[in-house]
Amino acid sequence: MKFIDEATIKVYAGDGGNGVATFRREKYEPMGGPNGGDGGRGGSVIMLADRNINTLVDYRYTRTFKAQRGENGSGSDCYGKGGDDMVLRVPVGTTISDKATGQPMVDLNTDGQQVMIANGGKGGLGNIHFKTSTNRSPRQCTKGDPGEAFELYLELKVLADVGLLGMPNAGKSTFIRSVSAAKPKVADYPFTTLHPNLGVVRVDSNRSFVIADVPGLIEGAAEGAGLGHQFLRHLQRTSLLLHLVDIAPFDEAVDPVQEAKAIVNELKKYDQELYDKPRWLVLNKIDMLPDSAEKVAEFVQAYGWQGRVFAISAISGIGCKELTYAIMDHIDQARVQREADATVVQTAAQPDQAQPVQSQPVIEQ
Ligand SMILES: Nc1nc2c(ncn2[C@@H]2O[C@H](COP(=O)(O)OP(=O)(O)OP(=O)(O)O)[C@@H](O)[C@H]2O)c(=O)[nH]1
Ligand SMILES: [Mg+2]
Repeated sequence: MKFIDEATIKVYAGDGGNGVATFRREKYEPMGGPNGGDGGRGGSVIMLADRNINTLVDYRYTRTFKAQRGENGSGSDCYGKGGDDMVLRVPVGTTISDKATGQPMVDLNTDGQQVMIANGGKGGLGNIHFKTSTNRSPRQCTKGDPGEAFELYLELKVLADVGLLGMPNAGKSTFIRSVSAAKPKVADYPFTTLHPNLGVVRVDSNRSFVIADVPGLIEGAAEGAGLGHQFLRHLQRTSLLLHLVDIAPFDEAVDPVQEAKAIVNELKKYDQELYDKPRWLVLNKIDMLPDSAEKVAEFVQAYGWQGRVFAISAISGIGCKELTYAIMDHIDQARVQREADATVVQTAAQPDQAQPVQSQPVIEQ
């Protein structure tokens, strides 16, 4: 199935049904009072995150969604039936924003999470509501309110703990195949991977993380070279980036240091926040180098890299286990940190219930 990660759709909630003005007319009661019922409520549009859906492809072709209108009221005090809600299922990880203002509306990041995005209009009032002591036969009734309508921008950002960044052919898909059960296509030509693939890496029975393999990035991606850089959105939710570099390029004219720098530059152009995320250098294909330790040291020196560095062979598995354990530790720490941050936010939001100073969590900057 085609992988689509953005779509623009129009949603219309149903209008409320109209109230009516009718009067009771029966055999011995020719002048009965008002009995016009209210209109029914219009159906609303609801967005629901469903883990069985992986792409926004359904919203590429059908772009307009209308919930049902409420029925009009009728005589004999009959209220109109409410319109059915329309439920739109989207993949978990979809963010929704108002296309007109660019304002984010909701981030559906858990399975089963749902939100009413456009509210159905209220039904109009029938003439029974307008009866007073001085006006016993009101002819007023009101129309139903219009339902809300929005043009929405849907963007899918996959949920993963770790993202892979690198040139085409760096070995990203080979790595994810070697450490997880995911089996993305691997081939010796660039841009084999055209859309993100997720793999679950299980380091022991109850510790695991999700890794995202994305297409290769090349210099000039911001200007549209290669597959462009829009797919980098799938790295935005991760807490760690692995920058995979082919340290033994087939073509001798290729300088891996220059290429690595170019990619990081593209990352920065796409999103400063992504650039600031923790990033580790992973030098791949060391099986091709008899003097790999030396080459790795040379690379790190020439690149001027200060952070963590790993040397692996994705194809033979050398160094992969150590790398996955290090990632797991990092992710565990990141989770603890997130929980601590959440506690601080909560404490700050409730100044009246401030905790004694010594029991507040310590946050490292
Ligand atoms: N010798 C060797 N070859 C590798 C290694 N890892 C990947 N390769 C080869 O490199 C080529 C590209 O691998 P992929 O995993 O498809 O690379 P990719 O980064 O996913 O590439 P794109 O999807 O095009 O961005 C394939 O021919 C792999 O067999 C490795 O550790 N050693
Ligand atoms: Mg690939």
